[in-house]
Amino acid sequence: MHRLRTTVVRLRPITAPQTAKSQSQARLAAVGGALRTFQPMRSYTASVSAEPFLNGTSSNYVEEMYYAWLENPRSVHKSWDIFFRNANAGAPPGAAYQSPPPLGGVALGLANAQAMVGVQPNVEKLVEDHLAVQSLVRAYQVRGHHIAKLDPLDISVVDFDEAPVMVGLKKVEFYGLDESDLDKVFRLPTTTFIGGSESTLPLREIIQRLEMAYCQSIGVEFMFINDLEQCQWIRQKFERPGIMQFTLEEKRTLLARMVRSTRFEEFLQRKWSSEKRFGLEGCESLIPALKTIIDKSSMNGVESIIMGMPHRGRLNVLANVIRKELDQIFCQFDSKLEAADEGSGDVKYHLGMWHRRINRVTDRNITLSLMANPSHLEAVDPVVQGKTKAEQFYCGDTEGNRVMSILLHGDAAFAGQGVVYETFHLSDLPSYTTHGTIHVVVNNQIGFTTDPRVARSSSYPTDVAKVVNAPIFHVNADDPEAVMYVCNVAAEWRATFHKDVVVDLVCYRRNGHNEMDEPMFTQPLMYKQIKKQKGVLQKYAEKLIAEGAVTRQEYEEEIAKYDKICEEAHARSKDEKILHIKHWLDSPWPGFFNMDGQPKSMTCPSTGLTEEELGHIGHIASSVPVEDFTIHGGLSRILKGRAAMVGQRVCDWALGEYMAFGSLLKEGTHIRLSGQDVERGTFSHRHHVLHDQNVDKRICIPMNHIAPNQAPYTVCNSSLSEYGVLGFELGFAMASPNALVLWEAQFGDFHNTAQCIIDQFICPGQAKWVRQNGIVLLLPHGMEGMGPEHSSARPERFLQMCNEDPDAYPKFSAEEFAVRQLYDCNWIIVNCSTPANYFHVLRRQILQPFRKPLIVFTPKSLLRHPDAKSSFDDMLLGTHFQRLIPDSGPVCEKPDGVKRIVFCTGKVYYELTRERKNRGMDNTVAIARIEQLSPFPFDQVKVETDRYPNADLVWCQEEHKNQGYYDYVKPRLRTTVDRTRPVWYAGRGPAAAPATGNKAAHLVELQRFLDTAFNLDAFTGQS
Ligand SMILES: Cc1ncc(C[n+]2csc(CCOP(=O)(O)OP(=O)(O)O)c2C)c(N)n1
Ligand SMILES: [Mg+2]
Repeated sequence: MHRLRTTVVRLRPITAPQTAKSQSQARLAAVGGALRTFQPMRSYTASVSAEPFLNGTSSNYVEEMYYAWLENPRSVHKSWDIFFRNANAGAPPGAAYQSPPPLGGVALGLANAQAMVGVQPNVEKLVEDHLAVQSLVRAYQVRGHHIAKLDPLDISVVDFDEAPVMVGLKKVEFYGLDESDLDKVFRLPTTTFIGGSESTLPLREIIQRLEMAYCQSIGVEFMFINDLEQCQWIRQKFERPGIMQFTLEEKRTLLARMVRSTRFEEFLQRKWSSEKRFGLEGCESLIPALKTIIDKSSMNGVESIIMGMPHRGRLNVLANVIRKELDQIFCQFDSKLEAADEGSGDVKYHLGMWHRRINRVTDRNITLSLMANPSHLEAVDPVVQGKTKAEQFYCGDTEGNRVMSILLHGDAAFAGQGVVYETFHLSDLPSYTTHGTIHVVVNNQIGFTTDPRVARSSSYPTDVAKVVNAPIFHVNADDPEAVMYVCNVAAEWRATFHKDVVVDLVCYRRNGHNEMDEPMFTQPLMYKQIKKQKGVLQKYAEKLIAEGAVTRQEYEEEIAKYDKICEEAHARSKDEKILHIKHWLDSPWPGFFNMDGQPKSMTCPSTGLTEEELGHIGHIASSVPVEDFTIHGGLSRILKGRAAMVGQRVCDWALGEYMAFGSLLKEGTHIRLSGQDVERGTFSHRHHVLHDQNVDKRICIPMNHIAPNQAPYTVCNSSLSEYGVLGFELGFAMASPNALVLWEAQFGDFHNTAQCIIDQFICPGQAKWVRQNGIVLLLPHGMEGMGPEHSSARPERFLQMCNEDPDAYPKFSAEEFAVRQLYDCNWIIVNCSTPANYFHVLRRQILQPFRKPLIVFTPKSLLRHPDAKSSFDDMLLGTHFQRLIPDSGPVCEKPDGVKRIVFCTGKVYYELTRERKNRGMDNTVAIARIEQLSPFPFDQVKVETDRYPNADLVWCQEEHKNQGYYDYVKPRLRTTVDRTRPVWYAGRGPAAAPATGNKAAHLVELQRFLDTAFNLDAFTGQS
């Protein structure tokens, strides 16, 4: 009621025609996005809220009428015209309304005119009827998709029974209308475009047009979007009469694409009937769908598209969308061909691809890449996004106008996999957005053998997209023209709003999950229906032939032409002698390797810096390089502390990292550090982003003030996701070898929610897809009495997945030993005990001539440990990363007198040295730190074991015995000494949890294993 009063009270007392223009501008602005606002120029003298027909629910309608009247008094019914004129003239309550003269004209019969006009009480009915029509329009917009003909099988797996949709000619009573109203003319609200150029339509026509817009082969879900402009945009695209019309040329192209898509699968089926290929049969319109999106996006200026997709139809997409040579695809079916490349390779329906070509429709260059992916459904989603972001970043495409991503999904996986949600949540974050992704769901209404009703709780598999207000276009995949239409709209949406959008291709799966599977075991009725189903190509061809768009002969020629192409490629594929996985690269790095794809050298220069460079970066790290910027007092103290360290030529952990980052940036390497709270650092040690204490959101990143021509530094706090964000950073790192991309876990313990990215991409990526990647994982690790979930980054798991043979001493020359080991390994694992070594390993990651993932177990308490500091001397030119740090204390003087060498890694070193000192054993026990665990520094360990011939060998770790490094290190130590000496263990006993939750127990355990480590008789008598 309040709103109505306000509306009416604010009606302006001026004559309509004079103000129509200005009002219509105001109205357009309102429709254009902002809130609808009324600007009262003068209030009514008379209260019109007392009008009998005005009530709360009619306020919308009155507004509509009022605006329309202001624009054009003739556009509203005469009764409204008189009412508004009288109201404007200040008529008292109840007097503004006057019974209007009957309407003339041919369009309306007398009966109708009377029905609309009537006497005063009928005006109330008139308002209500108009409101009813508005509700009806809205019902179609909100829920028309429930009754759209989306399912080609018509078995309707989406169950809306509990909420029937009240629309249609027969249900007007629900809105207080009756059959006699069907031929009455109603003014259309501004929230619909079904009228085209008409502003009024008979109800019957309104319903028919809404049925056409919302209840045919396309179901549009968009009314949850809380942006008026976006909703209006979508309404226009689907409601305007005559929108779904295609030229002859477009129809013929569509048919040709359907021919390719269909005949490709048929060809594979004929030639390799017993091979799994996860064919597209039942969703052949996926191919024209993707091609339409690509054509339209290319037209809108996109030059590069990065795609991720699961198994279903992948070979077809490679052949007919990416345009991989058919013979190369066909040879993948020949199991006898040997692979030419190193690595174990992957099955054919996982391989990636990169291809630049001219888009025939737009005549513009376009690069398409399909990312290689594992079986793990949806895991590739964030990786695609990261790679897309990187490509946008490197070409300065800040709005995503040139580079974009397309993600394909299966219905079951899209609904079921949590990483989909994590990826959606990256879509609008400043450092992660790719400015809109087009999602295409192959919704065959089944996941392997499982029906949707037991596979998801949401009505549609696409509901997850609603979290980011992405519009969802459901479409019957057996209607190729409707598919093409929604794909065009999806591409336009992305180009207009730079936001995600979903195309849900409702289809079926003609065969079992793969070609070998029997679907009748589990879905007998569905498959009976499927067997009756005519193929979509046949249906579409018949439609076009009937329309006269093509002749049967032309259609058959098109088929024969493509079959011939396949046959010829098949013949060529038989000449192939060898398989080249490298021809299936999704992310080539031009210029990084030599012509044979090998590193340009096999050496790594010194990773040290000059004294001046260290001093300069140290200065930046301890200052605020912008004017009038007030930092927090506590931070000032931290920066002063840094300045003092620089004065003393020493670094702590944070400063060591600063030196590495700052120098690489200066040398032109882009650095991106991402993860939860990385800007400050979980342990409040880093402070790479300074916040002005007086100006909201004003920040300063000193790392971007190192040198005038430096590369940019990106440091970004991420969403609270590991799977999604690590996948994203991995994708970012794929785009270029000339960037240091780091992901930091809040605590290393949490990395396991991203296990799939580690297990399926980072660890075996190069072996499967001949693709190197230099991503760095920073995993805070260490037993500090913080309980079972804040202690362990699970080093045992990373170490277990190293490809090195523990029982074979590598046969490399001394000079090449380190680099060859690095080149052969699948990833590098380090646990640095000094800031200088951390500094070197980060720089080596870029200065070495190839790329390997680097896993760094990083410290917590060592960040502030007074002994865990490094001198500038250890970081000067000529210095290197130390794979092993030998004992440089008193033991060196009389190595023969040393009774024990304790090998260890990481923080426990400081506990060991303290204990040794306390026990006065500096001459008898040597402590060696293995800083690079993998590849294992066999050569340097051998130097140590040879140096102390009378010492027994102990591996000491703070982790539990079944965890940490023991199982990994022990066989390697034994191999190093040729099994001549046993390797003893000092550490915590085996346990199920990584750490105790009890601080006192933690300390007792610590003391117990330190006792063992320094008890020279601890292992006497054992074998
Ligand atoms: C993360 C993950 N879990 C389970 C599987 C095993 N699997 C392979 S395909 C499939 C069904 C997928 O259904 P859907 O996403 O609808 O795709 P469709 O095969 O129907 O195209 C399952 C469960 C997998 N590949 N990945
Ligand atoms: Mg499915």
